[in-house]
Amino acid sequence: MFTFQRWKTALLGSFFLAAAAAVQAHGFNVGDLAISHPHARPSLPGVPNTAAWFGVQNQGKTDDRLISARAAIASRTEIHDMKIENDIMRMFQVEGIDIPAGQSIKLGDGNKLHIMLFGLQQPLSVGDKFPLTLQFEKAGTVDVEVWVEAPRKSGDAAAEHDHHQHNDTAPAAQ
Ligand SMILES: [Cu+2]
Repeated sequence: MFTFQRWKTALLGSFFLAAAAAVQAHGFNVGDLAISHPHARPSLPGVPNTAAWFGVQNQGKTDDRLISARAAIASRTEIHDMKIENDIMRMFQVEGIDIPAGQSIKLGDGNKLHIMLFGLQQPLSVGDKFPLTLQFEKAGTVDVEVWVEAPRKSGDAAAEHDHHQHNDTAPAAQ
């Protein structure tokens, strides 16, 4: 028999399913580009910097390119990559990130790309959200909402990035 209690449980279950779907739907569109799940790490005590990542899917037939990122909460925002130089992980600014037609690029996933935010006006904690403006060569400009999230596991791009930031004279973990 389908009791009220069970009905409530079922309802609650579908609510959580809906909430999970909403998390996945954290995305933005501009022109042929779909930007998925912009997220950043909480800032660390005494370090007014953080890094942000997202995916970009180019659903069009024209190559595009991310050419700038700006955030009002940071005094400077740069597009960054990282490489190992003399056993030291170093990050450096790049002029843009190519988003070829029909392809998906995910910052920090199989690459070291990230958006670097310097000079945060206030510390960022898990659960905070802030706007970030992305500019693409062809698709134009879009405001996305970045969610501040805890690192998922050590060894992911964020953990490596934090390691780099705090210990940039030590050899990078491989
Ligand atoms: Cu960086």
